[in-house]
Amino acid sequence: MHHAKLTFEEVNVSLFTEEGTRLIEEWCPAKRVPVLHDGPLVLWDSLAICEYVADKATTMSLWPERADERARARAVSAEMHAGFADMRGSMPMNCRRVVDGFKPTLEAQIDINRIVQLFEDALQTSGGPWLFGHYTVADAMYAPVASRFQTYQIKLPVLSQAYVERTLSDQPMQDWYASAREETAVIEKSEIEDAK
Ligand SMILES: N[C@@H](CCC(=O)N[C@@H](CS)C(=O)NCC(=O)O)C(=O)O
Repeated sequence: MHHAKLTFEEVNVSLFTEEGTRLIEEWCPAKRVPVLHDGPLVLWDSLAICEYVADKATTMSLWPERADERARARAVSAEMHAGFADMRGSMPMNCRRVVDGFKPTLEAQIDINRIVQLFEDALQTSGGPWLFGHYTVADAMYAPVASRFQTYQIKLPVLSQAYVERTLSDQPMQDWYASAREETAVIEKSEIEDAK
């Protein structure tokens, strides 16, 4: 939404707290975040939100222009949305941490390998700097992955590493990190210990 220069108000929901649970129940029929409210429309799924934001964007296109590239960007986005459960489960996003000596499980490593293959393929085909050249929904979908790769210090090939750094230095992401640093809430299950 920042990339599309849309005006919106963000409500911070502290997950797994009494107040957070109350807010989610009030705002989202699926009892999950993110949820987008636009007038009477309540949209409770991240990929559906991205599609809606892309429809609303007038200053730029949030999908590639060419139909074949758009189809690939949708497949890449859907793969993130529906997949990588092992990586997502064992490497929770925690943008306030850098974990030392982290060793992914075999299953998480298989997810990481597939993501790297997908990054390298998209970046080589498009020439970068984003997965499909200019910024698209696919990049938004993989922003939490870039954050995880930094948190767990995952070694990456050059192109993928440059892409992760670009994602993390993108202004909306920098602003997000700055807000996160000001938060004090801790989700215990997302605090992975450093290796001894
Ligand atoms: N399919 C949903 C999944 C959303 C989801 O699992 N959100 C998590 C945070 S990333 C959540 O709301 N967890 C709160 C809970 O489980 O109570 C989407 O991508 O929008």
